[in-house]
Amino acid sequence: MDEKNISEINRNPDISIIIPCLNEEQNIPQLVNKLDSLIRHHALAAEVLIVDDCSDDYTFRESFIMQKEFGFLRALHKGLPRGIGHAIRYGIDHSRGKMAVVVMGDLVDPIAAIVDFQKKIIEEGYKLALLSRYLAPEDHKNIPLSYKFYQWGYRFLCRILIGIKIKDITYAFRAFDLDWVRQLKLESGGFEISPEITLKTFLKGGRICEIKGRQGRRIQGESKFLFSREGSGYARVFFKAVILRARY
Ligand SMILES: Nc1nc2c(ncn2[C@@H]2O[C@H](COP(=O)(O)OP(=O)(O)O)[C@@H](O)[C@H]2O)c(=O)[nH]1
Ligand SMILES: [Mg+2]
Repeated sequence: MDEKNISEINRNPDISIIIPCLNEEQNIPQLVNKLDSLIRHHALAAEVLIVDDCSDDYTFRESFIMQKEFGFLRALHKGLPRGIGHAIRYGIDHSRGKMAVVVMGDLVDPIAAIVDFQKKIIEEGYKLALLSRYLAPEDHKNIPLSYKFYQWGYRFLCRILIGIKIKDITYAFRAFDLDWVRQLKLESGGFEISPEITLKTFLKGGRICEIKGRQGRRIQGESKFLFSREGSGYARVFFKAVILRARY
């Protein structure tokens, strides 16, 4: 791609890849390089937004410096309060694409699926495309038992009380139509942003599809997910959806 093409894509991309990051300085360079290979290989018209939440490490500095080398990269500094939900919403507000893909900053997501996501959202008109770890047994072998238990319970409750048959409601790696998601009035600040997007899209009649895939393991940095802190958010999103469902 020549210089002119790159600046045109930056103004008007198809895909906005949103990466919420808190203390991911060890992972950012490798992730950006992997996305660079994918974008070039498939000639994707993509921008990449790193949304930093006042990290205690050099996440923002790393991202800021890498902008010089990678024309598609935008390092965004979001103010407090912290939270992955706040960061994804901030990314949605600043995206210039037709669709967005949420990618974790810890290198666990199978990013090759971005190409399939593009087909589903832009060509086939789905509003939401989810990566599902529960379509094939080999894809959920490596999920820790406690996570599996909570995810199964959440899915079961959503199925019987809301009527949604999707297998992987809560995995954050997903793609959506940006105009669609902007009118959902998202409110989550934490990890419950993922089921909020899934349940609101379902209840408002947006088409959802699932693509089979497997999540990797974090090698560097630390997980920020704490069930004791995030559990109430998941419950709130669920109960709000049950109430919305009862009204229709
Ligand atoms: N901007 C921002 N990103 C966050 C926050 N909490 C987690 N993340 C990012 O969200 C992604 C997933 O978080 P992680 O801690 O790996 O959660 P886990 O995979 O459920 O253990 C990573 O890229 C984190 O850096 C936050 O408060 N703000
Ligand atoms: Mg993780």
